[in-house]
Amino acid sequence: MRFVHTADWQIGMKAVHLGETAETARRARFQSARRIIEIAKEQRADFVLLAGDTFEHHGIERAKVREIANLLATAHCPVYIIPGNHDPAGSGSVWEDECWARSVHVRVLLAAEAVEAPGATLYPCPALSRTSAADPTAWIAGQTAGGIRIGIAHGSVSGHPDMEDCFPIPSDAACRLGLDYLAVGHYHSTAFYPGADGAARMAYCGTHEPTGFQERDSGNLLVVEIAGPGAPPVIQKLRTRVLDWHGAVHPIRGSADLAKLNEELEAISSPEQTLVQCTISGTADGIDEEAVERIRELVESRFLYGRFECGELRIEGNADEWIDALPPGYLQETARKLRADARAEPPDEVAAGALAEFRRMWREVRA
Ligand SMILES: [Mn+2]
Repeated sequence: MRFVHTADWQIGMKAVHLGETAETARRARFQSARRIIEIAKEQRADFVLLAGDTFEHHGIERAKVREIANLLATAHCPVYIIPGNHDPAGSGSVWEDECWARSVHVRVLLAAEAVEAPGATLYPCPALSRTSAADPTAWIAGQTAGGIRIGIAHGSVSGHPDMEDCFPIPSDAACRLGLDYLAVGHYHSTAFYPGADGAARMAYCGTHEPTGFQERDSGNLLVVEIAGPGAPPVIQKLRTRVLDWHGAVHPIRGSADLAKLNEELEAISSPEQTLVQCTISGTADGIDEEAVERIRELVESRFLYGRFECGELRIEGNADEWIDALPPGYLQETARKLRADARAEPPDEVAAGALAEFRRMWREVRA
């Protein structure tokens, strides 16, 4: 028996921080959703589990809700969905739309009660509110049906450093509840929770399409194969993302680090499908500000989206070489005087500003 585990599609996410790229990022969430339906077919999955937060919020246009319902209805197998903390069940929710009743394939599981799926019994743990301090999987404890037992839940794993408690689930819930697998949504990176025997019976698949630069491993789905009750799940992680998000802080100590960063940025193979947030920091010795500017230009021009931050970088050492390279005479003397005033105690801010401006103009003239 084999199924696809996905979650956190967050359809309707605004992504306003991406400016003009936001629309592309929103469209990508639909494109990768379509990929999931294709992968489910290629993998001959018996069913698909969508473990919550299909939608970012209930205010999403109904046309988009129907677009997703129609897409899910094209799956070759049943699709089981639970509401998450972003799209909890209840009055006024997206789940009240009539589109969900149109397909026999697509089932929104709104109640905590066992459901028979092809080859397995499902134990859904739907979110009925935006947050809760209660373990949503607790009700499964009294359920004794045989066969392959699969839980589907949405919430934080208790004690995870990156997550605030929201429908907290113990990290050993699958073993404790006698489940062959517990499919969890909410955390946006793929993460496995192996039990004492080393088998991962509980996992976050992660969001199908990245939602932020800090995500460690997002944009995947899991294909889970279980040979029989008690058999360890065999899990494949497959890429679903359309866009790659690279976000990192790079400590820079000298020009070699800058050259290495430059190489890394040049090596990214699909820049038109890549979002980059590049921050450089640290104290660097003897680097040329122009090398920093070249990296900025690369980040800002090469990628679908590029944001460069260097405000945290301190340049020391021979950064004043440009002054020694000025034509001797009043230009060089003026620059030296400005530099001395800028470094006086207290520093002369006007002189510092004038020196920076002088340097910028000199660079332009020389270019
Ligand atoms: Mn969530």
